[in-house]
Amino acid sequence: MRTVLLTAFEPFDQDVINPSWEAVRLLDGVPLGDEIRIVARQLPCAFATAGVGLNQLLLKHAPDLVIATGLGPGRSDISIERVAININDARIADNLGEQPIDTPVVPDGPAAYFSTLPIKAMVAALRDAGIAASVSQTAGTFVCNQVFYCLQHALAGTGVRSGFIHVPYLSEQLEHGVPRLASMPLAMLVEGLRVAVMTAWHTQADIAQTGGQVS
Ligand code: PCA
Repeated sequence: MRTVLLTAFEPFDQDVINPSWEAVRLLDGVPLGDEIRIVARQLPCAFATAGVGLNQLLLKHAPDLVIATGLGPGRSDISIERVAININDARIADNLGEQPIDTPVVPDGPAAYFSTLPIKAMVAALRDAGIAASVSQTAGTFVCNQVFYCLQHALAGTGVRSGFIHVPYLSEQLEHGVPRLASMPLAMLVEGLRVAVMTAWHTQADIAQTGGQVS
């Protein structure tokens, strides 16, 4: 059995749940075929502890593939991120009250890392499954981008592929008065992440096909 590590975040800002964790936790321990087993873990939404927590998970589980996920408030689909950048620029304070402005994720690190996942193939597979998806060209500059950058930095040159997915709000959250923003039902999100993992695992070379948003 090979291990796929999935991470997601605890709630942040005003939210009481984080859709990324609600979906990812349902995949913990799930075998995908005979080959892979998913290990799903939650990361804190704090600059001081998220990267450290991620590195501990990488050491502990020695995964063969890693996909980190987080909520992108207002995202209208499953957004497969293309690039992590070496900057923290927080619009709001994190869960430990820290709000870094224009600091590097890794001092003297490269400006950016690309995802090493087959991002276009993942978008195509999700769309084929009837699930809205697109390639996103920015993961923002908050804790998600920080974790994405730390992940790519840690695994650079190891041959272990990794990347990041932003997910929308859950439709179920709307009942609790969470914003009139785009959302997706939990069951669809879970299935989408399963398709994304399977596609990432089985696709070595990405396809050359448009996968960006229409606008
Ligand atoms: N989303 C935030 C951080 C945690 C999360 O789920 C982000 O996009 O940076």
